[in-house]
Amino acid sequence: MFSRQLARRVVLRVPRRWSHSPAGLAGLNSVTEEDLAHFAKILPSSSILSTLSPSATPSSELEPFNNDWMDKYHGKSTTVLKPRTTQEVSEIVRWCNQRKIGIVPQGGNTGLVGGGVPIKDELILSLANMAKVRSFDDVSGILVADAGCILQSLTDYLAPHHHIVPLDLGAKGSCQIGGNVSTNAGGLRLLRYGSLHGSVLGLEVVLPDGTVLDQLTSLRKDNTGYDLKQLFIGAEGTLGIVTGVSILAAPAPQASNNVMLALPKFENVQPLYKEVKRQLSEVLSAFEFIDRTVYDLAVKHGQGRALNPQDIEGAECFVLVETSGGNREHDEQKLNSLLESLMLAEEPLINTGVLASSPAQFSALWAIREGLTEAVSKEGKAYKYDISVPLNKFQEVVDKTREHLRSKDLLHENAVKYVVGYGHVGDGNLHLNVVAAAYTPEIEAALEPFVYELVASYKGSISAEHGIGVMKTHALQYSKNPTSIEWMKKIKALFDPNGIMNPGKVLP
Ligand code: FAD
Ligand code: 2HG
Ligand code: ZN
Repeated sequence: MFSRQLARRVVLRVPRRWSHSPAGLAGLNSVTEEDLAHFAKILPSSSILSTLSPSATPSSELEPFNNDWMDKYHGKSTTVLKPRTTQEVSEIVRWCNQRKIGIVPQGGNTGLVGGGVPIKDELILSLANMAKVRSFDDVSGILVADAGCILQSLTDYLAPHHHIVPLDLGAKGSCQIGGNVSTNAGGLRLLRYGSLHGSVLGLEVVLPDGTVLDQLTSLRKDNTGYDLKQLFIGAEGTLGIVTGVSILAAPAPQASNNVMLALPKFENVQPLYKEVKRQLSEVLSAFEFIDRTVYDLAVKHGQGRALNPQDIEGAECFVLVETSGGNREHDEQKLNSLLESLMLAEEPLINTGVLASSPAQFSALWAIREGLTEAVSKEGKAYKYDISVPLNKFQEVVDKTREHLRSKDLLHENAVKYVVGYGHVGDGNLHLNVVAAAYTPEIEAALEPFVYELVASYKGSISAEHGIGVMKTHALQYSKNPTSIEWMKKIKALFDPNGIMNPGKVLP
């Protein structure tokens, strides 16, 4: 049971206007055939996709660039450019700035807040053709790569050098390092390696006037005044286009193990986390939460290998624990004695635990966790709320949202099918997913601002790791005070006075 006195009521400042129409596109121009003729002087024809003459690319070829991963946000861009060098990016941006053409930088287009697709017909600048590793130093562990490198390909590149990227997420096969930096992606390794604000050492950025800002240092320490690169980490493409990234790779762990724990009730998650931290200490590398409903959806849609149904009967939720350490036997021993002590406790916090005993089992357990987003999207259209709230409120948020939808008569097969929660316990990050038959204004109106007000009542954040994009510009005030928003706007105006860089995103 949740203790009611902990659920403090906070008086909320009700936003004066609950508007969802994106600001920031006024005064911008559409791409014309004359612009295309200019781009053809910068780029080969293979780097230009445009429905305009003379390219006349079929619009179906632009669809993957105009529509987001969830099929929730739809742009109408006529033109996608795929430069191969920083110089080409710079020339395109300089032209767009003079002509006041809006630009949407696009990485792998796996973002979950609509930031990577146009709102109207802004030009899409895809980094897909900039995908080379520039250098790697296996002594310092510093990797310098083009922004368009796919995260998985960097992982593969580093493997023979016994290093890993300090970031991992379910979208690793498609997302790009430049997109990761621009969203300040969190993911599954944050508990161990911290945020990109710490591991990114330098960036190369094309500013909105076309200037190349070379901050691609490979230094661990550099206290020479303002750390400008930090501004672009998490800027979601609103301040410039990241073209190169210098990042501190981590030594590959000698041994990785994992265990899936089934819990009889959510209330056990917090004491379990304390106990796991106490026993595993330095080898603990992930502690991920999965509620029962979303676990069942993962099994239904074939993500990972299901646990034995008898073993997990009555389990209300699951936790995936990973260890990464320097000595396999030592780590296995720690995990085994953890499991033993949990199972033999007088009042056990868990029903059961499934310990991976082979690399294939290790991957199969992770596949359940990493496959949740896909399972949810196979089930229906997901409203995603990526929030930071105190750990002991995770379940309360899910339950209150479900009850709220029920009270609006929206909880049924033809409206909202499921309300589920999963996420990164160690980071206090819950992924509240409302799985609906379709995206409808009625469901959205029931969810917003309800969810944001709930988050604010816990003094949480409306975006823990996915960003603001176009989805939450109007809700920024729930997590940033007016002074902060004012200074964010001043910074935007300083870098991008014409407002061409990812217009309508992040700022209200
Ligand atoms: P895009 O989606 O293309 O773009 C995202 C934003 O960054 C946009 O605003 C875009 O304009 C901007 N951008 C992209 N590239 C550049 C650039 N080079 N310069 C300037 N701006 C740029 N996110 C997490 O944080 N943690 C997770 O665990 C996680 N798991 C996911 C699992 C799945 C299955 C999916 C589909 C998504 C997941 N995400 C997660 C969300 C998403 O993958 C991340 O936000 C990722 O970092 C986006 O990278 P991308 O290359 O796809 O960027
Ligand atoms: C994850 O942690 C991602 O799996 C995606 O951040 C979350 O699907 C989501 O809502
Ligand atoms: Zn996440």
